[in-house]
Amino acid sequence: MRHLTAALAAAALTLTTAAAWDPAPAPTPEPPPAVLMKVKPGSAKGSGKLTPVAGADRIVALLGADPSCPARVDIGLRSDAKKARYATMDMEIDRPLTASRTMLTSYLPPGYEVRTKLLVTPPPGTAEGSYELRLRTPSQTVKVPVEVVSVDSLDNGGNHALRRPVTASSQHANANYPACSIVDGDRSSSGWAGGNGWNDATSRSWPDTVAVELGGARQISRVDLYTLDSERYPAARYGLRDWDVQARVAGQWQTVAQVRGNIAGAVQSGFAAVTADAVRIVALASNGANDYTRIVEVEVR
Ligand SMILES: [Ca+2]
Repeated sequence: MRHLTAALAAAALTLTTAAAWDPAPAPTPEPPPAVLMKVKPGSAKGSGKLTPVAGADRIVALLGADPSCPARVDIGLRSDAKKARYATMDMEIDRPLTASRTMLTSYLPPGYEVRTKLLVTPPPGTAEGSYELRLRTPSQTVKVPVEVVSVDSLDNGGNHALRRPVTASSQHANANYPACSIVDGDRSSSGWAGGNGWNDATSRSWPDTVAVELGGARQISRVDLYTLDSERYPAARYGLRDWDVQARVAGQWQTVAQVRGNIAGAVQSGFAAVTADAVRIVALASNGANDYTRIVEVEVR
C-alpha cells in the first residue's frame, strides 16, 4: 500500500482534462462535458502496432467508496500504423470488479494517441485483495494491478482525511465537482472540472462548509488546504481567501485555526494538538471570480 500516494499522483498527472469550466456570473447548472476522449499527435514508426497505454502502474479501489469518487485511471491507445485507421482496444477486468467501459475505439492517424478515463468499481461484497485490469490490442496486452482495500486498511501516509466520508453544505449542479474529491489524494488543480475538486453551489453566499469524518478519534495538529490554483485559474482570483479550520472534539466543533487574505494555492495550518473525530472547513470568502468555494484537497495530520 505504500505506493498508493505515488499511484494516485501518477493517475492524477495523466488524467484527461475535460473542457475546463470557466466560472459563470450566475450559478447556472452546466451539463457534463460531452466529449471525454482526447486525441494527441505523435510520430509513427509504421510498424502497424496498436499500443495500449496505462496512466498509472497500479490502481487502488476502495470498498464502499462514494460513487461520486470512484477509482479512476487514465488509459490510452497509440497507433504506429502507416495509415489512419480505426483502432480498437479491449478492456478486461477480474470479476467481480466492474470497469466503466469494455472497449475503446477511435479513428487514429499514424502516431496519434487517444486517451480517456476508466472508472473501476468493486461491488459490495468484493473481497479485499489483488485483481487485474488488462488493456488488450492484437499486438500487445498491458496488465495493471488493482488493489481492493477498505478505508481502514488503506495506507494513508499519515493523512487521516484520505478517502474518508465528506459532507458539504452544497454541491454544484455539475457532477464534476463532488465533495468527496477533496480527500481523493489528488492535490493538483490541473484536472479541475474533471472530478478532482469541490465547487459549492451558492455563488456569493457565505459561509460554505465541508466536513471530513476521520474514522474515529485522532490526535491532530495540522490541516493542509489546497484551493483551486492553476495557470488558467490562479488562486489569487479563483481560490479561497478566508476560512476557519474546525475540529470536532467530544462532539463540539472548535475553531483551531483561521486563515485570512490568502492568495496561495496551498496553505498549511498548524495548531496545538487536539483529539478530534472530524475536521470542518468553514469557508468565508474567495478571491473574487464569481465567487464560489473551490477546494481541491484537504489533508489532516
Ligand atoms: Ca482532490
